[in-house]
Amino acid sequence: MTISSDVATFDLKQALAPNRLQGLWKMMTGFRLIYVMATLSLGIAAISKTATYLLLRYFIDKVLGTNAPLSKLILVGLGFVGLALLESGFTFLSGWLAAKTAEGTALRMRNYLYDHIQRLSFSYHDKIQTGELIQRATSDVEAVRRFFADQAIGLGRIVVLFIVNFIAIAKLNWSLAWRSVLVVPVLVIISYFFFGKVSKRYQAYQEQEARLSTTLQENLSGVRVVKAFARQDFERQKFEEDNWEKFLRGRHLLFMHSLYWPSSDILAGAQMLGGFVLGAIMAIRGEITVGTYMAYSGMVIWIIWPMRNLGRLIVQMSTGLVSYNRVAEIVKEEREALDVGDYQPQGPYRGEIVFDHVSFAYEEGQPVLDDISFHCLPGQSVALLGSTGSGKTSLVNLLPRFYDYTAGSITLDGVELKRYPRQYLRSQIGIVEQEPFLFSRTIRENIAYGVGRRISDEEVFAAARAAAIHDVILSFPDGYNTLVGERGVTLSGGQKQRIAIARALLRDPRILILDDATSSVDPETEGDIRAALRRLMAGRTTFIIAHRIQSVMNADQILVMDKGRIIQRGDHASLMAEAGPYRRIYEMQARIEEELADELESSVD
Ligand code: TTP
Ligand code: MG
Repeated sequence: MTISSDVATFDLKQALAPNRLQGLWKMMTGFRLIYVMATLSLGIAAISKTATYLLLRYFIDKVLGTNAPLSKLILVGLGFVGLALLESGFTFLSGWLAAKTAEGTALRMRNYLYDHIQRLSFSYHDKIQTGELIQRATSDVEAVRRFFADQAIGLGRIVVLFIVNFIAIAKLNWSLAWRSVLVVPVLVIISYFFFGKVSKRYQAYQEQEARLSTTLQENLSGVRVVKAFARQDFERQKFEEDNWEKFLRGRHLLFMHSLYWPSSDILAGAQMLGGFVLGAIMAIRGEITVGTYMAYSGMVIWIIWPMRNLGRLIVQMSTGLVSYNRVAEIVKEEREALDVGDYQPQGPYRGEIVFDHVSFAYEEGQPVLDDISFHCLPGQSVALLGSTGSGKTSLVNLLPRFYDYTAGSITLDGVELKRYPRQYLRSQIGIVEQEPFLFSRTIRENIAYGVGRRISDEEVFAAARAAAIHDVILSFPDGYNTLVGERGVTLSGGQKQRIAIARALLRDPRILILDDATSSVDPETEGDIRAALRRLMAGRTTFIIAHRIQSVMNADQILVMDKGRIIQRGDHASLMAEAGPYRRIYEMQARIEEELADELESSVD
């Protein structure tokens, strides 16, 4: 298809405009010609219809009742057939072209949004709700699609029909013509009035729908918690309240619609009736011919009757415009620049990292990291130990530039981190997140995720072995092709963590970050992983976050953190040599283990 190439290149940002109609017009880039052709087809169809009535007039006045030869009758008959074909053909064409525009634009929009949303910053995703994003990428795009497919073209149809038929009637009889459209300004004013009202209501409706899908989405992701805390009733009630609110808003919207319908119908009906009567009187008085009257009564319908739809269309178009705004709000958000940086590194980095008086806050005024300084040589391992909430995850999140530090400086190989393109940094950092996420794909795909080149089975196996998960995977019925998640196996927390470790190792990163990566793994397996890692990580910089002393004691450098600060540093031996938090933690953990061992022994006796 021709569309796909535009999809890749068209930047929706170009379609941002303060005026929504203008924005929608820009959004049609690449389809405008088609859309203009759709409008032209519409015009041709309308002219054919009007011509049919004029032919009817000719037939009644000039053919009927005269001794016209058969050939003339046939000719007129053919004329009717030809005009009907022309009209239906071009009506079809205009619908088809409009649909092509609408589908193409919507396809492009959805693709763009999906891509765009993934490129927004971490802080944006922290703020925005998933349901809201889903709503905008689906329901709002759909509203814009309908705008192009039905509404804009529908409005065009009304206007074209009006112009063509009005001109035709005016040519026949001017005084009849202007009396036939007296009601039109009133209809337009009423429609415009409703347009304003409904636009707001629709916005409110869409917002509520987004709230509802957020509620639904959260409940589904958190269904275990809901069940565990037996909160079904509470959650159901919350959903029902949101749903009820949506119902109310939807009802209000419909109420506005239903107010409009009868008033526009009565106006349009009265206008047509008046026209029929007036025309009939004129025909009886002989001011117009019977043929003219017949043609008129056909054409006046096509001026007035479609006008009833004007209000509905304007109302629906307003929904398209509101949705355009909602989509534009996302498009406006700045993307996280991935490949921008004024430093263009050559080849892989060595991995020397220096933190110099670094401070960081997710939100202004609430510092999470405070005056952090340390120096990590290439290939060294740094362990972070500290109470929960002390800022360990936040510290390592600065390295791939998930967030940018607010004060101080971090350098990698002597160059300020902010000068590196994010893409480059991330391509060489392997990170095992505190709560690893696996996709609903096969285990192999999960491990090979994001490597960016073809991976041999051997490489996948080696990574899995190092993460002490290879044998477990082989024990699954489909081995590495086992699906993870809803349609496949449910993995334990420790298994998930080990697959995430394999995934990070396979990237062959210069810097490896293990954020509590073995918290759900039993000590024995953890020992295996540690041993494998020590072999693999030789010459690479490693950050290890853990709560168990055994996990951190072999690190070259141990940083003990509390409330966003480093309160103690050194290696295991030096930290044990001084009285301080580290030794306290060590002794506490040793005591707990002793007590456990004692209890085990006594229970065996
Ligand atoms: P973390 O850096 O997540 O603390 P931690 O990793 O040391 O804790 P744990 O051992 O439990 O994993 O959080 C430090 C503070 O930053 C905490 O008050 C929560 C806050 N925070 C945010 O506001 N946004 C975030 O995205 C994260 C990760 C933390
Ligand atoms: Mg953490």
